[in-house]
Amino acid sequence: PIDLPIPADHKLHLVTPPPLRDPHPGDNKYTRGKVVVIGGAMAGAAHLSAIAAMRSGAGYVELALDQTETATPYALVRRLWNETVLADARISAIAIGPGLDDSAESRAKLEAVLAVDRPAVLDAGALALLKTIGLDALKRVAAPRVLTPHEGEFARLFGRIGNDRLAAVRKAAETSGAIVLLKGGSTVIAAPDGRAAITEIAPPWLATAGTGDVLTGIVATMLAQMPVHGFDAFAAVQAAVWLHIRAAERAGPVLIADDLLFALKTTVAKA
Ligand code: NPW
Ligand code: AMP
Ligand code: MG
Repeated sequence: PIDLPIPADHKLHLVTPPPLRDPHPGDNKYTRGKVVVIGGAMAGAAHLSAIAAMRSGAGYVELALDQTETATPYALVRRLWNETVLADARISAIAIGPGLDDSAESRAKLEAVLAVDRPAVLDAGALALLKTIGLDALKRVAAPRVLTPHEGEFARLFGRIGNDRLAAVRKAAETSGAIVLLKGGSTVIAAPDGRAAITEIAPPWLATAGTGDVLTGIVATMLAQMPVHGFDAFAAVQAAVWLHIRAAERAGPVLIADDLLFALKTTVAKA
């Protein structure tokens, strides 16, 4: 377990090593979770999320983009975005936001995701669009929604953070009905039911472009695998944060986001 001083006035569930079940002989790629990552203008960001989802152990990852790419012999399934991407009943979780701009097309993608009763993680561009659509849209279906803002994205969506980071995130989770993961050197996760976790052990060399996009992919896979590991969405998000931090430690200093993708390979297996 990660050993952290717990503020006396807060009851916190710490971010602990996740109880991940190894694949067993009865598994197939769908029982290990199908993740759909929906990208947009900046395809690189969604690509990072999608590979991170694969490296976190998802059985099947589909990346829906605006343009078809030259086919490469790679496990990642790339498709041209259209709403039928979301029609597959085998989808276990959806990630949207990394690389998404604020165009009408992007908004339509997010609206389509918010109508699907499957766990979803919203990051980056999806958080900006959510401000326009309204937080109530997170409650359209019963499946859990996870928001992963950095401080700038959080402030725009929920207002100033203030001195009490934990209280701000708890309030945001309660208001939105979503699990909120506020990123940064002090990472706080809060669920609408009041549960919260905090960790301050993330290596600062995570502060580099693209690492947030990787986290989004890991969160998507942990959400997709909730039935596999027998945990709920709050535990899934903690598991993702733990894997992200451990991968960063394994990747070592002066890491770039791509290094996390490789480090995940051993991190997930040894979790
Ligand atoms: P300011 O300067 O405070 O007014 P980002 P990004 C603020 C994708 N990526 N605390 C800051 O505003 C992402 O997925 C693509 C407080 C900033 O200008 C996104 O879709 C990659 N404020 C898109 O690019 C790899 C903070 O927020 C504004 C803050 C934009 O991402 C890289 C916008 O936010 C990248 O992930 C903080 N900690 N951080 C690719 N390979 O294609 C930022 N702000 O997050 O700065 O904009 O990183 O360019
Ligand atoms: P993003 O802002 O979306 O690019 O995501 C950045 C990632 O790096 C998140 O996972 C943050 O929690 C992490 N991060 C940013 N700054 C720090 C820091 N000073 N120490 C540890 N982790 C950080
Ligand atoms: Mg980001």
